[in-house]
Amino acid sequence: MPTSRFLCGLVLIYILAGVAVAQSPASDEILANQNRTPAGKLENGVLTVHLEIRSGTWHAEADDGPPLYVQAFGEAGQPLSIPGPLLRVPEGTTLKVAIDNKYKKPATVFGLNTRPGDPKAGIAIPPGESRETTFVAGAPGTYYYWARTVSPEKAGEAYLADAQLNGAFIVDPPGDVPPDRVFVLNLMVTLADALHPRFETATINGKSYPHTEMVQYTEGETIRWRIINPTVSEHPMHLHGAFYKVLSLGDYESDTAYSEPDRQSVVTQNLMDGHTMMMEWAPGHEGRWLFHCHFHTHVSDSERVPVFMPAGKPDDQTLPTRQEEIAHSIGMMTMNDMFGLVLVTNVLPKPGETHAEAVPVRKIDLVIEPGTESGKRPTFSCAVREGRKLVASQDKSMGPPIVVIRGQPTEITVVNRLSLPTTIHWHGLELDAYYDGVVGGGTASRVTPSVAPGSSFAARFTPNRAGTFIYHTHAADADQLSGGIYGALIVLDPGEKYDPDHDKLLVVGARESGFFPKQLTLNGAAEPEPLLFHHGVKYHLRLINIAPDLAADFRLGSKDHPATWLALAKDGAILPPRLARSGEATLHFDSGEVYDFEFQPEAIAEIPLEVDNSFGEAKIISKIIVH
Ligand SMILES: [Cu+2]
Repeated sequence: MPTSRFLCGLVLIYILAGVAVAQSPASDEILANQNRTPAGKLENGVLTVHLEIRSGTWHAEADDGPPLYVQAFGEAGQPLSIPGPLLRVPEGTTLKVAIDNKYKKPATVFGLNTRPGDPKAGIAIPPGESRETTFVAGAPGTYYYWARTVSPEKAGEAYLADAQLNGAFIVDPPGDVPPDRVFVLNLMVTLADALHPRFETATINGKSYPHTEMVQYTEGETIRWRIINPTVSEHPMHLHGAFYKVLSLGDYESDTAYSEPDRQSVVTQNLMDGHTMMMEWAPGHEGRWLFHCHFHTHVSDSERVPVFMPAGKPDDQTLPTRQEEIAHSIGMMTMNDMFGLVLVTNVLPKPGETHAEAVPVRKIDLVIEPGTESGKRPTFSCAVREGRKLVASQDKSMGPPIVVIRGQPTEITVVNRLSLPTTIHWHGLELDAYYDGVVGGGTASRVTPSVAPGSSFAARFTPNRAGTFIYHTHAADADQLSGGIYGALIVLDPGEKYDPDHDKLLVVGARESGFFPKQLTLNGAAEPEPLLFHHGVKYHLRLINIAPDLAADFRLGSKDHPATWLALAKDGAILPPRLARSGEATLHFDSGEVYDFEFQPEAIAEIPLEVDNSFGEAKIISKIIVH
């Protein structure tokens, strides 16, 4: 989601982006930088680096794919790279950095300074000139440096041809450092045309999925990633199939590392624009797992037709013509027809370890049908069927909650009664890759198919933690998400009862994709009914944001007098003590995020409930009537 200042500049961006992209082609090829090798020469506690700013030709997709003409950093005499050269030093190192501006316009370089510290005081370098700076690295952490030539100079405001003019700056603590990888996100506004079908080019370490690096690990291995977001937008970064611990959170100025009891476990961390994080996870299941931005617009291309992957082993598959065409045009097969901010981890099985699949003791059907609502956009109806019991969406464009029990092997059969293929992702569950709902994902021997029209797919899992999760379509087609193919997946502890009178779902959706939706929904309704609560009674609120592209501001109470609630969990994981506290009932949360709160209204009142998108473009106003 771009920040509000982005909106004002949007029209201008289209004009400028056209100019930026159509600049005279430079012969310099810009390479994608996997951030594996630090730049410069480290000797006697001093790192000497000589950087250059030039313009060049960048292939964010295939190496022979559509070119973009942008500015980038490189080491003097070396090829340019996106992101720029990795600066990585142990704490206490002095950095001696020379920068030549070989671009035709003035450049201002930021972030080459001691941390913590204010890197907003930039170094201005006229075209054709050089500057040198010497500083001590400072506190360990994940930082970055950047430069501006055409975008506004404020941090986090680059979206033109200088948006990739940045590089990671890592300060390691003394002693042995566990291995990690550094991933820099980039986002630039491009003019959608025949060559560049999207209006944004979103990359990880200089490549857009499916051309991002496929990283490989083994089941159970500890994985540490540093994620750097110098882009104009926040990105809710979602990991499939496992929780990750947030070891540190920071920005260009400072970094905060959390000790073990303070570390939060999430499946989606909303990485705000300009921010960085270090995450750690250990894959529990073999297969191909996604780590991606949960904004639909940053991982999809609406121009392209959803991939239809028939069931069967990869080598028996006959692909429909359109998919062959897409696969050919992008040079390889994408999982789930995704693009942009997607990283795939291929997890190899641990040698000698086999997982027996538990026999399900509970069988549930999730039946998906066309909706009854007539409007510009399609709506869908979901029904949950177990034995003779059937609960349907009714007039809501949201599925009913599916309630399952921790430790109980469960099978949910997705029955597709649409004329389109679909697929369901069990967001937050630690399950086998084959059942994760990512078409073309799964394992080497079992590739996840899409659920073809008129067919079904049985997903099996044994939930291993109680909490609030989501089931939602993972089809590339955003209409399925805006049309209501989603619902809450509630995992109870054995013996716990689901009591809808005191257990309240607040699921935020939007009737369209894109960052400027006209219509938000709450629990599938554009005009939600007030909620009825009793004073002095404790309620469990389960908040889910599953709109395709929504940075939401949620509030209970008025702006001046927000209500108070107690934070319980995030993404289904219990909060560390530093976060499990009571506070103002306001929350900024993005697509793919889930929160649990306890709320006890003390007196008879009408409490406003408001959800805003950050642009003030769309809003939901409802209330809780306390009696
Ligand atoms: Cu994003």
